[in-house]
Order: sequence, then structure tokens, then C-alpha cells
Amino acid sequence: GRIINLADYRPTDFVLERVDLTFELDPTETKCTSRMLFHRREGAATDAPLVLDGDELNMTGLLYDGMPMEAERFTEEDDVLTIRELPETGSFEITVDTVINPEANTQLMGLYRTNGIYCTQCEAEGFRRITYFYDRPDVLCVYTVNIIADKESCPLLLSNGNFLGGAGYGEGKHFAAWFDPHPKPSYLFALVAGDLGVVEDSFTTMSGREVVLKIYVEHGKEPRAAYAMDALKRSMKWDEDVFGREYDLDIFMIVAVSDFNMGAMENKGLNVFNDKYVLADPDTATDADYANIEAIIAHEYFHNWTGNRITCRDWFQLCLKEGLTVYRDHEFSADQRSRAVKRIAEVRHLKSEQFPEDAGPLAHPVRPTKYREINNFYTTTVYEKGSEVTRMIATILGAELFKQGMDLYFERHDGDAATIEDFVKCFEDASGRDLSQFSLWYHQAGTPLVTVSSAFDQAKGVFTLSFEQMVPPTPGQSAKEPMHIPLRFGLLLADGTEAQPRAIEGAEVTGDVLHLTKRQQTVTFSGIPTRPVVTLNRGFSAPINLHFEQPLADLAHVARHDSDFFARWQALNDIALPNLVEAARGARNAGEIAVDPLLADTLIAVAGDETLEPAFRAQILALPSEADVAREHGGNNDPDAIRAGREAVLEVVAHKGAELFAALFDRNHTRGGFTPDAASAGKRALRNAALGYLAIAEGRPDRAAKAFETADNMTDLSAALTVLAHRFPDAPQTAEALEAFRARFADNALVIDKWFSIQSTIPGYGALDRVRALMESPLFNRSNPNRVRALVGTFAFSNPTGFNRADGAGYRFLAEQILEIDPKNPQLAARILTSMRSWRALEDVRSDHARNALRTIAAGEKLSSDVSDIVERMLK
Ligand code: BAL
Ligand code: ZN
Repeated sequence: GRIINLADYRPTDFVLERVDLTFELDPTETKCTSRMLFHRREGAATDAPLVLDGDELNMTGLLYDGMPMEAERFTEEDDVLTIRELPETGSFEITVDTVINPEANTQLMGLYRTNGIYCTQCEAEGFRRITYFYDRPDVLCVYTVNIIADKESCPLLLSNGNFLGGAGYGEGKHFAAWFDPHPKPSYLFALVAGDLGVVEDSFTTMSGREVVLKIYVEHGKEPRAAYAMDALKRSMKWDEDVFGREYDLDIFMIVAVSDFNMGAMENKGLNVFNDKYVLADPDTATDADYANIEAIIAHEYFHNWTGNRITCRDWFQLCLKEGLTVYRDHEFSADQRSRAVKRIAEVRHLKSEQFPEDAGPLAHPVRPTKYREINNFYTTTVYEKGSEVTRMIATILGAELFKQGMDLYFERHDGDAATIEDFVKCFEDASGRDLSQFSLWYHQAGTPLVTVSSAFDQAKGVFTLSFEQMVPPTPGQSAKEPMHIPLRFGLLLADGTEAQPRAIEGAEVTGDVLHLTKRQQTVTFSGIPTRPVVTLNRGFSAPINLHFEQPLADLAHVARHDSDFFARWQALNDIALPNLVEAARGARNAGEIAVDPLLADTLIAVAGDETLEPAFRAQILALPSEADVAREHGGNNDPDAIRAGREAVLEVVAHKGAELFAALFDRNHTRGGFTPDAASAGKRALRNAALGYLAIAEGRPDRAAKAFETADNMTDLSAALTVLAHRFPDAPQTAEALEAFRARFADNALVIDKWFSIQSTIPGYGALDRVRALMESPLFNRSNPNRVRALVGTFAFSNPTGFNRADGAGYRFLAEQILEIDPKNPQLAARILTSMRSWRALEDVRSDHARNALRTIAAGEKLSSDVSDIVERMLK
């Protein structure tokens, strides 16, 4: 594929007024007729041809105003249809007939078939696999869709918008017509047909309109859609209450399918979901599954305003809809659950997924300026860092002005295909603030590093903070400008109160936000009675790395007393991480592994503090992960040493806290009827964290085996199975539990995914053989993305010691898998390959093996543009 540049953007030469699509569905020979009404754009060259996008199409007919197009007026070449000699003024109609084979569509882009269900996925460029089209987000028009299909196998015929009508169509067939009155780009088109069960409900909007809600799932699974429906209604209400956004069609539908590349898709009025993010009940879904379902249902629903009504001008603007919509779903979940715990979980995710991306060969700006394969830009940088950038706008402006900016955005751009510049302008206009420096967050890749030092002059009562910021070089960007970094802060005094400085000089301060804008900046606070303990970046107000060598006692003070619970967690993290890095160095040099007693004592004190909510204490007990330690270590990483060091720390904590953990394990048992609410989930998280430590302290599988036998919900069951498998992989109880789990859930694919994931993440050298053996299991299914991700993806992403075997066998295995998956499903292959994004940070022996494996992939024949784009960037 060629490189697409933001600078080359220009509007189309023709305006698409409307499209009428007719599908005659057939598993291998679906006929699609597309009638498009165009006129030449004002100002476009009078001889400019109409150039439409295609991808592997079989065109069987082409008409101009209903008559066959003369052969010399068009060419069909390299997936592009070019039509010449078109009128200078007035509308004309182009009709394109194509024949599609949904059964053979293993890429799962365009129109495909999964378990007998026809469905579509068109974002980003899937519509061009259905017909020749202006397949770009800035071309919006209204759609009429006629679907003809076999009545018996496809009683259900769905598309976007409102149902117009349906009837029999002879010979066992029937048809249905849909009209979507909202102009939309092709990536939001959807069609679903098949035989599905339905859960129905309704929602009355703030202006009193009744909206029909339908969630379609496989027959028999209807009860498992109840939670998704509940989450949908809460999302609709929340978007009215918080953003003033009302739903705009008479019906909102969700369809759950089992073969899906993404989590879900926000097609107008007809969301299509990976069933993993719809189906839940206590026996089969964990608390994490419930939280994910709630978040993704909300995310896709929220897209109706941020994405659908206001869409992107081009794919470079992807963060315009994704970053903003992630921010909205984060806020929704924070309001539904514990805000502090939600924030901790978000930051953990950001640091473990986005920070490594931003620090490696795949780093790119939130708003990139070029790409080769757009599918590879649905990244954690565009989504999660994009959300953090939106959050910073809210932090800088404050809640009221942020809301005014959002309202202005909805008012000014409803119906538009907009840009990041349009979005930022709304906040500038609403607040009067200049956000030009701030906008660097969209354009400069890399995680800023802020280094801080402090001094206190007791005699003058002046406290000084000196800041230095640096944005590391990233691919294509060697020199960086200083950024506008909003830091929430507090100055804690020994008595637990906060200092109120008489004056602050050297930086703008608004409320509790300190605005860093220069490469170096010294800020003085006067009128400070005693040496304060400074707490910085409360709530993770800026997505940065902060280097601040604070005395351990100061961090412990923040950990126990800060009013911001996120800051408390962060302080404990800042105590733990250097310990874990030191422990890893010790293990690598086969030296002594020293563990600071303050770390274990502080963790145990917080874990035992009954005034704190259980979910928070569970987050504290989940020490920084091996991946977190690797990131902090920053290079020459040896995953075995990192694990050995971390294990040594866990041992100390486990033994010191054994008595407490036993008490927590007993006291936090949620008995008698599962409810997925956040408080109950928190208790389960704390209990299962305690179980993990007890397994270490006791050195026997008995307690976990008993927990497995007596568990009455999937959260506790899978947690116990994980402890058994990860701590006691060779114990007979583990083999029995794994087999019992398999036998009980063999016919439930989503639960079997957990069975695969738990085993693929058993640490250590033997993991690869286990994964290979599991691939031979009759339960493994190569053509199902969830299954491939559960086994191969989880192994590569989440088993640092197993995957990064020193002999390189893990990397060779991945290369083999990528080359096998790629011809069938390039998006899936490319995504799993990004698990190697941090290969350059490995020690030499491993990084040599990793490079060789990447070269093997790069040398593969007929690589997809998805995989070749990733592998070439990784090797550059
Ligand atoms: N637009 C792709 C799926 C999502 O982010 O909602
Ligand atoms: Zn999205």
C-alpha cells in the first residue's frame, strides 16, 4: 500500500446526494445493486472524473442514468473505478452491480457470514469490499436499503435507521426496506440478516419520545443480554444528564456476533458487537466482563453524537471521535462506580499499553500525519491517550467552560465531518484561552518526562519546585517543543492539612492546577509554615512520566493521607517500583534481592485499613506488573530476572501479611446471590488478591482448590483457577480443576476463552509447549478471532517469561502464527504482532532472537499491508 498524507487532503469532485442499496443475500453469491445520485461539486474541474474506491470487487454491471455505461467511459483498475465524461451541472445516477461471497470473507471486513448470520463491518474501509463507493468519512448521504433473503434461514433483516416495510418476495424469500434519515459516511453502514433471538425494552428520552431498544443474540442466550440492556438504558440517561444529548431515531438495535475483529461497532442505529461484550451472567462472566460490557455498550452508544452526528473529515482525525468517546465512557463508568478505583484502573491500562507504544518503534502522534494502513491506527495512542488529551482540556478549562466548549462543538458541527482543529477551536472560543501550545499533545508523539526537585527555606517560609520537561524522540520526530502540562497538586503539612500559599510565582495556577509550559520552570510558594510534602499529578491530570526523588517517608505520608485516592495509589506505586527494579537487577546479577521493609509494611497497612473501600485495597495489593517493572527498568530487560525479583518481593509481603490475608479472604466472601455492582466486585477483588498472597505464603494449593470447588460465580471460580494454574501448575488439584472447568463449559466459547487464557499465561519456560498443545485441542478454532486472541494473543501480550524465552522459541512461534493468520485475517495478525512492540528494550540475546523473528515475518510472501506496515515500522 502507498503512504497517505494528511497534507494531501482535498474534498471529492462530486457530491453524493443519496444512495439506494439492494442486497439479494446468498451465502456465496450475494448480489448488491447500488444506485447513487451525484452532482459535480461547485468549483471542481469540469473534466474531473468520478473516482470510486473498491477492494477485491466483482463488478457485474455499471449503468449511467439507467443505461449501460459505454466501455470507453470507464476503467476498472487497481481497485479503483474511474468514470469520465460526466455532466458539468445537474444530477446523474450511477448504478453499480457487484457479486459478493460472504462465506469466503475471512477478513471479516465488508459483508461476511458468521454462524449463519450475515453481518457487516465497514470501518474503516470495509464498504469498498461491498461496492465501488466514495468510501471516505467526509462523504455523507442518506441511505435506503432493501434486503432480500431466504425467509426461513433469515427471518430477520436489519439495516440502519427506521424500518420502512417488508413483504414476501416469492419462492420462500422475503424482503425488508430501511431508511436512515441521518446523512452518514459509508463506514457507519450496517446490514444484519439471520435467525436470532431478541431482548426488547424501551427508553423514554428527555423530550418524551419513546425509543424501542432491541438486543439480538443467538437463540437461547437472551437471558445473558439483560445486563447489556440495563447498561444501555443507563448510558442513554447519562448522556442526557451529563452532555445534554438525546437519541435521535425511533429504534436502537444491538446485534451480538461471535466472529468479530473489534470489540464493537457504532453503526447508526444498529451497533454490531463482539458477543464477548454483550453476554453475561454470574455463572459465565467475571466482574471485569461486566465492567467491560458496561463500558463498551456506553462507548458505542455515545458515538451516536461523537462519531456519527459529528464524524471525522478523514481518518487522520480518528481521535476526534475515539479519544473523545473513550473520555465519555470513562466518565460514565466513573459515575456508575468508584471514581478513584476507575481512575486507577484506567491509568494502569494506559501505562501498560499506551506508554510502551509511545516509547517504541510504533509510536505515533494522537493525530498522525501519515499512514500506510489505517487499520493499524486503531491504537491505544489514538484511543486512550486521545482520551487523556480530552481530559486535560477539561482540567485546564474547568468543568463549566469545558461543558460550554462541548455544547458549542455539538451546536457548531452537528452534521459535519470535522477536524481536531475544529474541536479545539470550540474550547478556545468558549473559554477565551489560547490552546495552541496545548495542541502539541495531538501532534507530538512520546510520553513527556518531567523531572522535579524541591527545596524549602524555613526562615523565609518559601517552598520551591524546579521542573524540567523533555519529550523523547520518536519515529519521524527527533526534536520536540515544550508542552502545556496541567499538574494537579497539593502541599501536605504534617498535621494532615494542606498549605495555602500566600503567593505562587513562576507558573500559572488555576485552582489546584499548576500549568507547566516551559522546558525549565521554577515555581515558588511563599507563606509555607513548615516543610510540606508535595503531591503531584493528582488524578493523573497529565499522561506523563514523573521523576521526583521524594523521600520514602514523604511517599508513605501521601499514601496514607492524601485527599485524592488516586494519588495515594500512585505514591505506593512510586514506593514499589524502584524496589522491584532493584530486585530485578539483583536477580539478573544473581546477587542479593533486598526488599525495603517499608514497602511491605505500607502495603499491609493499607490493605488492612477497613476505612478504605475493598476495591481500592485490591488495587494496592496488585503490585506493579512485570510489564510495569520492565518499562521502569527502561532497557536491557530480562523478563526472567524481572519476575524473579518481583516474586521475591511478593514472598516478603505474603509472609509478613499472612494473617491479615487470611482474615481478608474470609471476611470478603460474597455469599448468597451474585450481584455485579462495584461494591460487591470490590470485595471479590480483595478476597482474590488475598488468595494470591496466601498461595505464596502457604506454598500449597489446598486453599485455592477449595475456593475453586466452592465458588458460586465466575469471578471467584476463574480467580481460584488462575491461582492454581499459575502457582501450582503441576499439582494434581490443578489438573483436576482445569479438566472440571473444561468439561463444565465446553459448549460456552466465551468461558473456554478464559480456560485458554489462564493456561497460556502460566509463567515460565514451559508455557510455549502448553500453548502448542492447546492449539491441538478440539475447542480451539483458528477462524474465531476471540479464540486466537485468547490463546496466541494472550500468550504473546501477557506472559512475559513464557513468551520471551531466552532461546527465542516464543518469537519464532509468533512469527509462524502471524504468517499463518495473515492470509485469512490480516487485521487480527497485525494486532497480535504488536505484542513485540517493545522488543528493542530487551537484553541482547533476546532482542537478537526477536529481530530474527521479525525478519522472518518481513520476508513472508504476499504479506498483507496490515502486517507489512507493522513489521517494517518495528524493524526500522
Ligand atoms: N469505531 C470502532 C469501534 C469503536 O471504537 O467503537
Ligand atoms: Zn469508538
